Amino acid sequence: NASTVLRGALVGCGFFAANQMRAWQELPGVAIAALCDRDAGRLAAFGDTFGIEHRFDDIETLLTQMAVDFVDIAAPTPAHETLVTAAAHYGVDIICQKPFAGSLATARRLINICRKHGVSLTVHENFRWQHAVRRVAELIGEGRIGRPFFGRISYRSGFDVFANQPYLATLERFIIQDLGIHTLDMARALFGDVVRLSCETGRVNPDIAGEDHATLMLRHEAGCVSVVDCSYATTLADDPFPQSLIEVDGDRGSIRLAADFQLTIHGPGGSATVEDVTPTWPAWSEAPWNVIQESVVALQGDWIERRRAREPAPTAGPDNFNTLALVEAAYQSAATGQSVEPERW
Ligand code: NAD
Ligand code: 89V
Repeated sequence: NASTVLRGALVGCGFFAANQMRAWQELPGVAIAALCDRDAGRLAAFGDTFGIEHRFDDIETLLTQMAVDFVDIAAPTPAHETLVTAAAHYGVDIICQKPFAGSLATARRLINICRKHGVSLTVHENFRWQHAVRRVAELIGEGRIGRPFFGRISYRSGFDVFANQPYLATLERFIIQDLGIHTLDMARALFGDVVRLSCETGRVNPDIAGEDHATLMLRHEAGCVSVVDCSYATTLADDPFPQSLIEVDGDRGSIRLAADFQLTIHGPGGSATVEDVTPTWPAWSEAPWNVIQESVVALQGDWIERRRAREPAPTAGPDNFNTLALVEAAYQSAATGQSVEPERW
C-alpha cells in the first residue's frame, strides 16, 4: 500500500549510518522509528542529532518492543550473523551493509535463513547506484556501443580513509574487502558474472595491516574481459576520491567516464558525444563524500519501491553472494598466484 509509511530501525549508529539516516529522512513513505547501538554514547549522540526517541542497546529488545517493517543494519561484518538472524526470526525485512556476513558459508546460511522466514535481504551495495555508473550501465544495456569486449574500472586515491574509519588500518584484508568489493560489484553490474579471475596485491603504507593496492583481471561469462584496479596508496594532485573511472570498449563504440563527470561515447567514424553526468547532489551531502551519499539515496529509494512491489532488490542476498565470491577468489588468487573460478550462488 503506497500510502502506508514503512517503519524501520537503524542498527549501528556509527560513521556511515549518518548517511543512511539522512537518506531515509529525505525519502517519502518511510520513517526510522528506532535506533540500536551497543555503544551508549554513540546511541545517545545519534538519537539526539536525528531526533529519534526510541533507543535500544540490543536488537532482540528492540524487536520485542517495537513494531517495525524493516531493519537497516549499518553495524560492521562481525555483527551481521547475530543481527540478521534475529531480524529474520522476528519476520522483518533486512538491509545490511557490505562486506556482508564475513565468509561465503555464513552468507549462504544467512540468505537461506531469510528465505525460510520469508523476509527480504538486501545488501547495501551502493556504488553501482552512483548516477554516472547507472548511465554507463544504461548505455551498455541499450546496445549503444554494441557488445562490450573490454572494461576497466579504476579507483585510485591517496585519501586518508583511516581518519574516519580507523578500523580499516587493522584489517588483514583491507582494500579488496572494503573497497574492491564495490568495484567488483560494479564490474558484475556492467559486464555480468565472472567465470575466472586473477589478482595481484601489495602494500605501500607501512602503518596498516592489509593490502592497499590490488589489480585484478576478470573473464566475464558473456565474453567481456575486465581489469579492476584499486589503490589507497596513489599520490595525485587532483585526487578523485571516491570516484571510479570507467572505460568500456564495445564492438561498435567505446565509453570513457572521466573524473570530471564527463562521459564520452565514441562511435563509428570517429564521432564522439560528450554527456555531463554530474549527479544532483542531496542537499545534505558534502564533498568528497557526495558521490557516495547520492548513491545511498538512490539505493534506498529503489529499495522502498521494490519493498512495496514485493520484488527483490538488484543487490539482494543471492546477487551479493556472487560479488562476495569474487572477493574470496581475489584473495585466493593473490595468495596462490593462480587464476580462480569463483563460486556462484
Ligand atoms: P563504525 O565503527 O563507525 O560504526 C559501527 C557501529 O555499529 C558502532 O557504533 C558500533 O557500536 C555498532 N555496533 C557494532 N556491533 C553492533 C551490534 N551487535 N548491535 C548494535 N550496534 C552494533 O563503522 P562504519 O564506518 O560506520 O562502518 C559500518 C559498516 O558500513 C561497515 O560494514 C563498513 O564497511 C560499511 N561502510 C559502507 C560504506 C558504503 O559506501 N557502502 C562506506 C563506509 C562504511
Ligand atoms: O565505501 C566504503 O566502503 C568506504 C570507503 C570509500 C572509505 O572505502 O569504506
